[in-house]
Amino acid sequence: MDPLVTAIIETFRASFGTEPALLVRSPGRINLIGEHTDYNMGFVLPAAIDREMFFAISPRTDNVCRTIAYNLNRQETFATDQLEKTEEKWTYYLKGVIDQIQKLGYEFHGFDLVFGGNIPVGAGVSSSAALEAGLAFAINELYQLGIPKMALVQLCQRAENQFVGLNCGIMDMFASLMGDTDAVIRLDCRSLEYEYFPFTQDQHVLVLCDTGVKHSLGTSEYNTRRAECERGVAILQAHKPSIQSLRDVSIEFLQEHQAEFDPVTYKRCKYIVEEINRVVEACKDLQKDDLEAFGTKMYQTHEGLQHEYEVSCEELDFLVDQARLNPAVLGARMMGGGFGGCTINLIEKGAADAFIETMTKAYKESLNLDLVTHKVVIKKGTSRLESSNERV
Ligand code: GAF
Repeated sequence: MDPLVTAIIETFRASFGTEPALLVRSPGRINLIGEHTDYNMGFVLPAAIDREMFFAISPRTDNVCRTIAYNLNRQETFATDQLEKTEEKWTYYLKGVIDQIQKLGYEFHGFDLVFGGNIPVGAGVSSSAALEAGLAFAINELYQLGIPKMALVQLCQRAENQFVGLNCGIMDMFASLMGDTDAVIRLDCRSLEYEYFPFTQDQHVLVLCDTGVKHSLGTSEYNTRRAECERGVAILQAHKPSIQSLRDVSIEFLQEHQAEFDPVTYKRCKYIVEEINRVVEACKDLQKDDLEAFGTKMYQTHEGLQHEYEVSCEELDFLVDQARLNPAVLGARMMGGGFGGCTINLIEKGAADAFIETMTKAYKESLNLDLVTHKVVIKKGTSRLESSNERV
């Protein structure tokens, strides 16, 4: 068993004096292509990865929740009918999920919980969605509530929007809960229809390069981008009331009405309309096993995020520019919300170690920063850890 899981179980025993009734793992996510398209009702192409959050949990007969964050070495006890915001911000993700399950009318008691994980925080791989997804899954199992998986996804998004206060889309929770081994998932963020595309890493691997920076602009600019997209939709709706989101807009229609836009709103909308189309085309590349064409689209996405959507930063741009110099890299781009976090790199398998070495050296020499890299494996979504022999 992963030593981290053993340590979490031991902390549970030492703190609560019993064995946990249930062990759950809940993964972080990557996204191959389709950035900032989820809240525009477009397509995304994420997958769950082998960086996970682990939960040791037992039900209680009262409504008390005793919770311990193993990595942070923090704890808080609260009641399910007293979900207040305290200084322990990590509890917001737990309380938000409890709140949403209650709002759906389900009845359950409190729990004893120790959780911890190896998902890099602030790296853009969604440790927060993994936390929400893991707890929602665990409560559903512990109390046999029978909440369908997609409803778990949606309630986790509402927890983040309403309790935590980030107006995010649905991609991260979806990937964490619905991921599958060796598959990326094309999700239609409007209809919530999805399709798995095989993505084995026999010939090519995925490496994340973590800038190690998280610029403070992140949350405020995220919400600004959403507002800019909505402004664009309002302009276009005046001509075609059926337009509900940028998903409904063709590039030709957008160009036709360019004169009515301020330049910033226009380039934001242009990026989104193109990116939604790019995901659809990139999936065709995958079906044809044409990873070169796929990788080229990853670079195009980065250019759009850098120059038009303007959510990149110097460190991310540097890493993508460096990746471009390496012929073994098929594609690279910033991943997630932006303003820091990781780049995702699609690389010929045998070349990954040399790539990591060169990138680490260049990052140190040019920006005097330490690069953290992760070779990621695509794994199944949130699930029970059935036995002590399961590889975690
Ligand atoms: C963050 C959000 F949480 C997602 O919903 C998504 O919008 C992403 O940024 C950008 O694609 O991870």
